[in-house]
Amino acid sequence: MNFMETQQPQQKRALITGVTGQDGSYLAEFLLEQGYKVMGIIRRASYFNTKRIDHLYVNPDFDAVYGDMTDHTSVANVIEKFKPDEIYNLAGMSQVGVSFEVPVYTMETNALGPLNILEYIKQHAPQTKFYQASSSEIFGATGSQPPFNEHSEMKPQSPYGVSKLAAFHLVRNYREGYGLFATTGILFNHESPRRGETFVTRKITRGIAAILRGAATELRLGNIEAVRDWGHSKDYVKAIHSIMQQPQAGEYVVATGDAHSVREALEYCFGLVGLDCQKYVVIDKKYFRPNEVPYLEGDASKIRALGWRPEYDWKMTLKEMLEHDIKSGGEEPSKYINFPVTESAEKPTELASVPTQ
Ligand code: NAP
Ligand code: G4F
Repeated sequence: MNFMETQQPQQKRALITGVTGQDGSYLAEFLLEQGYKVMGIIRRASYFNTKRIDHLYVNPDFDAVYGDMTDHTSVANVIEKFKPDEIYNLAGMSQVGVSFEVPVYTMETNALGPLNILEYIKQHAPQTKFYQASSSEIFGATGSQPPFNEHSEMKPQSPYGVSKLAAFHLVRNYREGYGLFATTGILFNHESPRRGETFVTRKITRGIAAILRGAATELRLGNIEAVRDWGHSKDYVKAIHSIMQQPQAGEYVVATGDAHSVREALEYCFGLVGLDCQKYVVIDKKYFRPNEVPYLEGDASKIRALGWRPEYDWKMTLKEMLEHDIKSGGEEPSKYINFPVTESAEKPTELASVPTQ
């Protein structure tokens, strides 16, 4: 924490947990552009896990220190020393499928982690604003009719969803019980070229890039009938910041309101490079989950009323990711993506239907 001496009067200070992740890295960039001092918490790994934020270290307003959401003292120490005006809690065990295999760790990181920050704020820094990264997974297999909003029924289907719903209620409790500015964004799926490589959109775009350069012959996936409301992380971090600047803390759905199946995403992406997904996609039971959330579509009317609008739609997002992954493999995207999907030389055919669980 060597930049504290250079702080300008009135300069806001933001602490981001999960700064090495997709959203953390874009949020850090956005807050630095807004003139903030930004401190990130990174966790120790046996490999370099800072590739999404390495470019930020040249900025004297950015720094990061080690900590872990399961080591509460480490997080409290950072808050005590840095004294943030705003804490963005983005750290999370974010893979829904993996949460079935590490349920206790998921609860410790995603529910007890934010609880400990809230307790610290309550006892030592009640003026500090707190943002919690919640998820559309809290709706789960809800009985409410889509699109889902802040008042829809919540019936999570995974340890991940349960952990995020526990945190959602804890944030509400601390807001209502202790008057803290503790606020929650209920974000639907959002992607980008920085998306983790095991999430389905990134698996698709990386898989296609590998097929194009001859490094793979197939793409193995699970339930391609699932429907998601995909936005872009760059748009969503702006929503996160806006939620934090409201006069009152609360709960806000962030979504595009446009939902599509994994099958449609596949057909669009393969179509972009003139390939027939039917020839490459293999349905593998290994990627099915014990419980699935079949349909997620959000109603973001509340945050739209505050002026937020997404700039990307699902096709723009997927195309940007595909171009990025082709380029990362050392190839020129325009060599492959040279026509709109509807003019594809090899028109995609329908994939065989997949058994539901
Ligand atoms: P991500 O790319 O997986 O990033 C998660 C971040 O949390 C990474 O920096 C990760 O560190 C860190 N982390 C994980 N466990 C930790 C621990 N025990 N202690 C400290 N840090 C830890 O996820 P994202 O897409 O940016 O999402 C950000 C947050 O929003 C997550 O909480 C996620 O659950 C939630 N969310 C995401 C979406 C979405 O569609 N992207 C939608 C709704 C909610 P490493 O880099 O070392 O792994
Ligand atoms: O890309 P996914 O793994 O994202 P999922 O489960 O919707 O969760 C993401 O969005 C949540 C917000 O709704 C976040 F809270 C969470 O942190 C994460 O960012 O899977 C999307 C869909 C699922 O229905 C899954 O079963 O794609 C299906 N799918 C089919 N084949 C697959 C695969 N998912 C993955 N990861 N890998 C597959 O091979």
